[in-house]
Parts: sequence; C-alpha cells; structure tokens
Amino acid sequence: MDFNTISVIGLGYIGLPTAAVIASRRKKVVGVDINQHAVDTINKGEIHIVEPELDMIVHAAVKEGYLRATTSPESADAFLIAVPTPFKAESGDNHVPDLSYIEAASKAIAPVLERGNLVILESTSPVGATERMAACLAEARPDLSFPQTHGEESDIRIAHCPERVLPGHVIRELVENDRLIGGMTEKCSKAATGLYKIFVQGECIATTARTAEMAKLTENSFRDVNIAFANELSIICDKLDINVWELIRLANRHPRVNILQPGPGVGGHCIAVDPWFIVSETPDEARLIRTAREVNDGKPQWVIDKVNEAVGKFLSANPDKTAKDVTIACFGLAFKADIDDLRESPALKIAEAIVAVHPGQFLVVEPNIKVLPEGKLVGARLVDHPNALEAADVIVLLVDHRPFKAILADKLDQTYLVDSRGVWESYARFK
Ligand code: SAJ
Repeated sequence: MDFNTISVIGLGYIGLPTAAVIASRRKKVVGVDINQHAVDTINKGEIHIVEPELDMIVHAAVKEGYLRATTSPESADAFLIAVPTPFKAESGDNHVPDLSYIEAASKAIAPVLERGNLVILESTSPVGATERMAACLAEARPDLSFPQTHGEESDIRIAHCPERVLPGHVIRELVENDRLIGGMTEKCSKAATGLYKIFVQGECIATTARTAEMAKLTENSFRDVNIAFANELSIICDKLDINVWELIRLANRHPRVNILQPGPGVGGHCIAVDPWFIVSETPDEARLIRTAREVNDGKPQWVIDKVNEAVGKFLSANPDKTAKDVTIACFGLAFKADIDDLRESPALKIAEAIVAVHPGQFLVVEPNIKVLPEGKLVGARLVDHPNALEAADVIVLLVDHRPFKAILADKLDQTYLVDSRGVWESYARFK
C-alpha cells in the first residue's frame, strides 16, 4: 500500500509529534484539530505544547511543505486518530471511559473516506473501542465495506496501534520503541505495519485489535501496581521508623527484585487513567488493579498529613509562634522530574491543598516554569531555591528535579522536612 498523504486527527501530545516525525520522512501529512489556535500555531511552524525537540521538527516540516494543519478533514491514504479518551464526567468514581472524541473523529473523517484507505486508532482505549470505531464508520458510510463484515475483502482497513512514548522523550521513543499493530484482520495489520515502517526503527509486532488495546492498558497498569507497592511500602516504613529509600535499595540487590520509587502520588495523563479502563469493564475481576489506583490516589493526602505534622512539630519547638508565622516552601509542582507539565500533577494538588488553608507564607520552587498557573495557588509566591531554603520553616519536596538533587542535605539543617521523593534522604536518615 502506498502512503502519499497521511492525515493525523488530533494534534496533541501524541498526534503532533507523530505527524511531525512522519513529515520529517518526506511524506505529506495533513494534521486535523478542532482547536483553531493549535492549527494556526502549527501552520506558523510553531508548537502549542511542550516536548523537547518537537519545535525544530515541526518548524522544518512546515517550512519544507510536508506538514500542514487544518480544522476540517481532507481525503488521504491513511488516517491516524490520536484524540483524548477521558472519563465521562458524570461517571464519578466509576471512571467510565468517554469515547465521544473517537466517535466525533470517526464522524469527521467518514465523509472523506475512500476505498483502500487505512484507519488507525492510536488513542488509548478500552477493549472493544476499535470495533466500535469501525461500526461508527460503517454506519456513516454504507457505500463502503469494513473488516467487521467483509474481513480481508473490505474496502477499508482498520487497526489499533497504541502509542507508548514517554513524555519528555517522545521524539526518540516514537522512532525507537517497538510498536504493537492490532489489525482487525491480517491485511489490516499488514497495511498498518507498512505505515509505521515509514518512521519506526523498533519492531512492528502484529496482533489483534483487542489484544493491542489490552496490551497498552496492561503496560500502564503494570507500572501503576508497581508504584503502588512502593508507595504502600513508604507508608509502612514511616510507621515502623525505617528509611524506605534505603530499604528499597537493599531489597533491589536481590537478583529478581526491582521495586520502583515511592512519591507523592501518580500523575500524568496515562498511568492514573488507563487502569480504570480495565476496572470499568471487569470490576469484579480487576481487584488488584483497582486497589493500586486507590493506594496511589491516596498518597497526596498522606503527604498533606505529613506537612501538617511537620508544622505542628515546628510550632511545638517554637511556642512563641503561631501557624501564621510559619513559612512553608514546596519544591516542585510538575507531575514528574525535569518536565514543566503540571497537568494531573499530585505535587500541584498537594500544593493547592496546603495553600488553601495555610495562614502563613507559602513559597513554591519550580525551576521549569516562569509563572504560576493562572488562577491556581492564589497567595503563593514562585521563588528560586536559595531563597526558599533561606526563608522556609517547613520544606516539602514533591518532585525530584535535577537541581534539587544538587542541594546539599546540610543546607537543610534547622528545617522541618517532608521529602516525598527521598532526594534528601541522607538528611532524613540522620536527623
Ligand atoms: N512515578 C513514581 N515512581 C516511579 C515511577 C513513576 O512515583 O518509580 C510517578 C511519576 O512521578 C509520575 C507518574 O508515576 O507522577 C507517571 O510517570 P511515568 O514516568 O511512569 O509515566 P508517564 O505517565 O510519563 O508515561 C507512561 C509510560 N508508560 C510506561 O512506562 C508503562 C509511557 O511509556 C506511556 O506511553 C505513557 O504513560 C502513555 O502515554 O500511556
């Protein structure tokens, strides 16, 4: 199958890098997004999201005429759908996936679909979403045949090929990672493999659409369960007066043990979300996966309780002071180390909860941003770390950013410390 024009639907954190990398292989790429601002920004050769190296690649692809963005779909040889799959707002604690973006994208491309086209769903989806997308396309285009009814003879090929890239390393991982190719039929997998071979150096491994959907959810659930184990250990060790960081280091000396790192909770847009896609389909069976979610979601409150405890200890040691006199400094707001992405960040959630009730000064150190997010953390002040170290009575380490690791633990003397990442553990240990 020849791919002269490839259309990417959804120009966000996955769609835009994918579109740009394909365009960098000198393929004509038309990116489609409902967000006019994103479309205009990209057409100027600029980007509306943060990801290392992406700006250069988009700039070059647009300038050389291989990448163009628009708000309305056009005909193409292949359509790659990379739209969000959030939860239904009304589903609350049941976390039911909302497939309306996939449905809307399917309806949007249906009118321009042509015989011989390939449609790939990249969005992380509950099992069965690809089949639903195929049904939606078939309903909109009764004049075309689809794999669910016509198998290998279908006019349209359909596959699920989940993205697996790590934010902050997207450009490298898009090319180097192995890729799961979940075709609805073998010919669908073959066609999709041909598309990914344009830019993927990793292996393309064919499977079914349902298995590919479940594999993506499994990968992130595996990580979530393992982080939950580390987080639970940190709470147990705190009770037993054991340094959890040292404990994990020692346990990991065992040849078959590899425990992850505890933290203030699990953030980002995938690991805290995808396991629910399994739980919502199989609530009675997915007991461990659900518990892991609950353990990780409970961790921010545990950190907040620790901060209250530290403030209490400070006040007991300084009976002439009240809570109003206490300066708290939070180190880090991002959802993980060395990125500026604050969305779905447990650190931000913790900082917001503290600033909302703390009557004294509240300082924030986040070396990756220049201003505090609008409307959030009202009353907080963004400062650099020397200033925060100087002024703070209580320090709360929330993200293990590189500059924080360089701060020597002896600088922390006299300070009440809640270190949710173990960055200054030597101080904590000998305190
Ligand atoms: N975290 C810990 N302890 C650890 C590791 C991570 O607390 O030992 C926390 C991080 O601080 C962060 C959260 O977990 O808050 C998630 O960070 P992450 O680096 O584990 O993952 P993401 O969300 O940036 O990207 C994940 C990746 N999935 C896996 O590693 C299995 C990525 O490959 C996926 O493509 C991405 O989700 C996605 O889009 O699904």
